[in-house]
Amino acid sequence: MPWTFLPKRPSDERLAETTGLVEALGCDLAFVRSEHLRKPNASFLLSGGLLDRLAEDAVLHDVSLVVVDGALTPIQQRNLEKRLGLKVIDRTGLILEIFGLRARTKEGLLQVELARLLYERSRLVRTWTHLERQRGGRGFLGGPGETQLEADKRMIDRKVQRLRRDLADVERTRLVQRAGRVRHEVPVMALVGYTNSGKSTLFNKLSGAGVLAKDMPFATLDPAIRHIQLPNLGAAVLVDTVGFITELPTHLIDSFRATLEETLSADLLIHVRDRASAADVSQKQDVLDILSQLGEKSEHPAPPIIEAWNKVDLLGDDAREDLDFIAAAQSDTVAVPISALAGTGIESLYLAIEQTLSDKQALLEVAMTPQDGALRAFLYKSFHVEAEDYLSDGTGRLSVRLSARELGRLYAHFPDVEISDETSTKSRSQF
Ligand SMILES: Nc1nc2c(ncn2[C@@H]2O[C@H](COP(=O)(O)OP(=O)(O)OP(=O)(O)O)[C@@H](O)[C@H]2O)c(=O)[nH]1
Ligand SMILES: [Mg+2]
Repeated sequence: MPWTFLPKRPSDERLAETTGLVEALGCDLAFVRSEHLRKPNASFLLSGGLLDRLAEDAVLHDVSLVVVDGALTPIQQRNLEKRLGLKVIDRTGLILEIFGLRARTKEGLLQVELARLLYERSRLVRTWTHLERQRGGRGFLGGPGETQLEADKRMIDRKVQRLRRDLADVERTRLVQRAGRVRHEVPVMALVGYTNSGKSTLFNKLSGAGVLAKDMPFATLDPAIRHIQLPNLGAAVLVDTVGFITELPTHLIDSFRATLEETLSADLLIHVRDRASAADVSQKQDVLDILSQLGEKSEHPAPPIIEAWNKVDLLGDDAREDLDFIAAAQSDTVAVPISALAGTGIESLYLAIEQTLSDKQALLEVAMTPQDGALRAFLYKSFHVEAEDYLSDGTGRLSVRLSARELGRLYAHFPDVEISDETSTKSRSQF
């Protein structure tokens, strides 16, 4: 039965999203309220009348949990809990809690546990003298009877170390499995997008699988993988992934990095967007931001992205026509309007997928000088190098098979690279 605070004046979408998050916890929502704070109180966040009113309303509505849809300092959280006599959590705590409820696989459970420990550790630092309650079990919502434990940083660190080790073990197995797929040279496609955009619905549509698709944030936590058949290219692998959200806690990104980065090693990303949502454009930006945040530390060059503009069945005829028109006119990104639910646009989506995947490769020669060690390493790591020849002065050529898309990737990393094929020197603009 939460009450909600937002840092800025919230949009209806944000309020609806927060309501959804709270309901995803299995709580009944007593009331949602946005308060305008001219100056957040350092000890309580709220002060004076606002705090009194919250305390009164909490009693009136028989509230047992207060959710602040923003960030609370550990001190604010503790003081609010004392003043209200209630459990108080902030947005990060809420999302961590939902992840905790959703995790099913061993890896998922370990990742959530790690995220929670990192979160608690970050809060311990600032409240060194006022150690927070140690929260036991899987949930944050232990209730008033939870044990008061003397938790210290070192203990958390030890746990974190152990979790990271366990996680590394699980990840090794997964990487071995992935290597198996790569050896078979089956293209891998991953569905990415904002939470609730329809990734799992599309996953089921394309693969005939029956994974959980529900009107609820973070319905999917552990990635699902299926073999599918593309109409012309044949076998491929499709991966369903955890959804993204505004202000996704950094500890979660850290903990889920291995899973998320594996997504980035796909041959193609299908970015599923809920085009019927008024928040679609900002959601798209959130997704791209998180992807680029992950990409910075990833060793894989970023895969190409196509966009599936989902839920067009919810739009009126005019809006749908407009979307079709805009999608067709897009030059930078391939976009296909679809309804994963009704199954419309799926053929066009297959077409776009196959076109992007089947960019033909050409045998190209890359000029090398003795200073080009990084370039050479990149080429060997990322592509198929067929031959390497050097002259006595240390200059030479590497023969490598590249599609136009891969060439673009190469130029993105090494803008000054010199490339030629047998007949002509290709410049970047030809692609
Ligand atoms: N009207 C309509 N609803 C859709 C469509 N695609 C998905 N939905 C609904 O949107 C809700 C979320 O769908 P999911 O497939 O679970 O979304 P998701 O992106 O996997 O969400 P998370 O796993 O929670 O991140 C469900 O209620 C779906 O039925 C569509 O094309 N049209
Ligand atoms: Mg899902």
